[in-house]
Formats: sequence, C-alpha cells, structure tokens
Amino acid sequence: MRGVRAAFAGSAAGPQGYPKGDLPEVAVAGRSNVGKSTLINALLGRKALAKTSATPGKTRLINFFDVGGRFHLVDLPGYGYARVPKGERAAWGPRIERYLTGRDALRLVVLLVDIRHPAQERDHQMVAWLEHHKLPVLVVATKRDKLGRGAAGKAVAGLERDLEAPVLPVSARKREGLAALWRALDAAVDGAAVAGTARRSPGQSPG
Ligand SMILES: Nc1nc2c(ncn2[C@@H]2O[C@H](COP(=O)(O)OP(=O)(O)OP(=O)(O)O)[C@@H](O)[C@H]2O)c(=O)[nH]1
Ligand SMILES: [Mg+2]
Repeated sequence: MRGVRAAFAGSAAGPQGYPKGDLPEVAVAGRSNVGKSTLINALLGRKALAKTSATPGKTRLINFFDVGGRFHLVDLPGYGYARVPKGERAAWGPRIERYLTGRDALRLVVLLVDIRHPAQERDHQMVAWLEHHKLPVLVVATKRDKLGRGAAGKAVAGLERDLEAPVLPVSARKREGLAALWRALDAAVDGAAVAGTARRSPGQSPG
C-alpha cells in the first residue's frame, strides 16, 4: 500500500462549500451502500476517514479528501436509496448533478456498481448522463470478495456488456484491484487519458 498523506478537506451541499484552490478532483459515485466510502478509505489506507455504514444513505453531503496535497477524492452521496425521507432524496439528484456539471477541477468519475447485481437502471442512466456531459467515467465493481473466481469473472463480463464499458473489479475488504485503480487515478490526475474510460462509437444507439 502507498504511504499517502490524506486528510478530510470539508463537506458541502453546494458550490459555496467546495474547497478553494485548483487541485484536480476524482469523484466516487454510485448507488447508496455500494461501498463508496469504504473504497476511499481502502485507497487511502485509512480505517474511517470517510464515514461508512451498513445503513444505506449515510453520506448525504459531498465530502472532499485531500490526497497528499495532489488531488481531492470526492465522496458523493449515494443515489437511489428509497428509505430516505422523500424531501432529502429529491435533493440528491440536483446536488450531485450540480457538482458533476459545475466543477472544472473534475478529472474522472469512478462509478461504482455492486459485483453481485446486474447493472441497474440508475447505473445505465448515470453512465449515459456522464458521457453526455463528456465526463470521463471508470466503472468499478465493488465487493469482489463476495463472489468466487468464476462467478466474479462472469459478473464482470455481464456488467461490461450491459454498460458498454470496461469494468474493474475490486475488493476494499481484501484489498484487491486497488493498485490498478490507483494507476487509473494517477493517470486521470496527471491529465493522461484514462485507459478504462467508457467510449461508445458516435453512431451507436444507446441501450
Ligand atoms: N464484503 C465487502 N463489503 C464491503 C466492501 N466495501 C464495502 N462493503 C460494505 O458495504 C456497506 C456499505 O459501505 P459504504 O462504504 O458505507 O457504502 P457507501 O456507498 O458509501 O454508502 P452511502 O454512503 O450510503 O451512499 C458496509 O457494510 C461495508 O462494510 C467490500 O469490498 N467487501
Ligand atoms: Mg458513503
């Protein structure tokens, strides 16, 4: 694991609360409970820098983490969890969208999906929406440790077919796939094209 210096850099509901300065940012998005906060902790070698929970909907604000003074990792609120009070749930879409469309420093969106489930409608929408807004996306399948090798391989192939994008399997718990993910983050932060970025040919119809 890397000896990276990481620190909480603030929470925000909107642009006024975003950190100042011009560090590049990598945002981690995905459905509630998919493992966003846990993955951020695993990447940074910290147990509880980002708050995690078995109760979905834990992360409601946008949380920024400074990584070695080099870039921010951004923990976005989870989308699409039904058991959150309705008014609050409604605020998540705009809050996330505002960040994703309005943040010049954003270099890459790491979109998490659970390796145990086929891609959900919201995941499809998110990939399409990110591509529409010309935001580079890397799809990462979390909780790789929950499946055996054969099942995991099949699941990744199915997700790649469904989402029409390369999918990188990881396990925060077992610390698998993190080196490959770090390479993608480094490339994005250093301004290089990201190898795993989803691409559709212009003529291809969606879905
Ligand atoms: N087995 C296993 N469980 C994991 C892994 N990553 C996360 N989890 C579990 O998944 C649950 C949700 O993890 P969180 O990191 O809080 O998920 P989140 O996406 O941040 O959720 P919200 O903040 O609600 O959007 C917790 O119970 C974690 O322990 C993993 O790699 N393997
Ligand atoms: Mg979280």
